[in-house]
Amino acid sequence: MKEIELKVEGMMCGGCENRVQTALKNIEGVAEVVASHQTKTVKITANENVSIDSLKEAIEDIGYEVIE
Ligand SMILES: [Cu+2]
Repeated sequence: MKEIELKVEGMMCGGCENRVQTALKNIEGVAEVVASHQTKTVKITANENVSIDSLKEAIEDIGYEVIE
């Protein structure tokens, strides 16, 4: 397992956090996701074989921007 923290722009409320969390949890190998609109961060715990690109893509697909 590895932990990844992404900076995400565009989350405005708890509903946004839930959307991001749900989208990421749908990815195979993702174990845990904690999104915060206040700190604009998304913390992901995932298997080694989950690529950061696939996480970024899932976030951007639902309309949020990954900064780093
Ligand atoms: Cu929102």
